[in-house]
Amino acid sequence: MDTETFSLLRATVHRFVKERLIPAEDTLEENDEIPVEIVEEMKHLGLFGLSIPEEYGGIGLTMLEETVIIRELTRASIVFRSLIGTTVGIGSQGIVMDGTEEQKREWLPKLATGEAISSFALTEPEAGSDAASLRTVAVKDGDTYRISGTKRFITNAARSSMLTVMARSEPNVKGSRGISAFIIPSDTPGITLGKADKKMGQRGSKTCDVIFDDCVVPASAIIGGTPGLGFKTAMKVLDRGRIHISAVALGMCDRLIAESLQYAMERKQFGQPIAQFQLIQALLADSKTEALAIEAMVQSVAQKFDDGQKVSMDASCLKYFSSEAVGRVADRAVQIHGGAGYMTEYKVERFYRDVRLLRIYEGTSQIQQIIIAREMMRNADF
Ligand code: COS
Repeated sequence: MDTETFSLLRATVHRFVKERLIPAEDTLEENDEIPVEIVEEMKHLGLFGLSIPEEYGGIGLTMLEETVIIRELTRASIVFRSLIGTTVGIGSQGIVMDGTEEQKREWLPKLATGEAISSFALTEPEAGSDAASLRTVAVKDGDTYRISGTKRFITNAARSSMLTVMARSEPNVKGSRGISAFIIPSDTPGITLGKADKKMGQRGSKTCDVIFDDCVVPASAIIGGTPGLGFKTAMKVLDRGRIHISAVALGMCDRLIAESLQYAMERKQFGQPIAQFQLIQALLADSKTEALAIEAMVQSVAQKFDDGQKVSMDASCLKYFSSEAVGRVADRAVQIHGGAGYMTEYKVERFYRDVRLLRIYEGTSQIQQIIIAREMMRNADF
């Protein structure tokens, strides 16, 4: 995108966050629901299509550009981002990366406008971090597959028109090579949804189980058309998703630091604003330093991704550091606010709970550590 158009998009999102999203945060929390008018405005702004190529009706941002916009957006509650998150990221990118031309033409234009919302269905009750052990089966039956199994914690399933579903299609192939990724319309007979999950935070973001009971899909629903490549598609999608999540961590750091700074400069104790005390200054400075480190890492890894380099290890380093760092920033924000920080009327208490999920979804911190160390050993050159 040319610099001028991109600056305009960024400024528009900045204004939207300030004028529309931040004022709607309390309603969101109280009602456990994103207000419908905000959903419509997000569609209108083109936010669902950020990562979808222009030829399929999206805005077609580079990864680096996407991180800048997501950082802007997540200066408001990160729940608003969750509405577009699965479509911009893990739900659609399997099709963008590995889909056939026909699959792209069928789904991407609808996803780009927000007319259709997508979800990513990998996790199962017995397969979380060990994604390759998933049990959902896709049994070949002529030109179709019959899918049965349960997917767990699926974000936006209840809002979705389409699910990217990883299922075991090759009964004789053990492990990851027996898995295919299927594009499945959410209204296909045989699909039912579990009840909405009750969560620690992120009220208003919707997750639930998705149950497949002999759900019939055509063989052409396999992403890319070749069975057995679904695990790799999922891993590539997650590499990219981990960069996106780090931009979310960065946006929330910006907000938490702004809330902390304002409170520290206004709140008076011992006759002066608490920001004048060096122990409070240390907390502020540590948070600012960590935010700057995330910013530098996001820029470097997103740029490598855009240059076509393999970024699995770097994306894991970035996601690991940024999700842990935003947890520390949120913790300091509560501390700076003192007793007020524990009260729900101040936003930092909510954000503290919201960001806890960043260390878990799209791969726990421990999985990121494993990916990093494995890659280090693979590349060892003494
Ligand atoms: N890009 C492309 N291919 C990849 C890849 C990547 N980032 N990571 C792994 N692969 C390929 C490997 O090359 C291997 O291919 P071959 O069979 O051709 O050798 C295959 O996928 C299996 O890889 P690996 O042996 O590393 O798989 P493991 O079962 O050991 O597990 C981890 C890999 C742990 C990294 C994976 O299961 C994982 O990321 N788990 C976390 C899942 C997750 O993030 N869940 C969140 C839910 S979505 S919100």
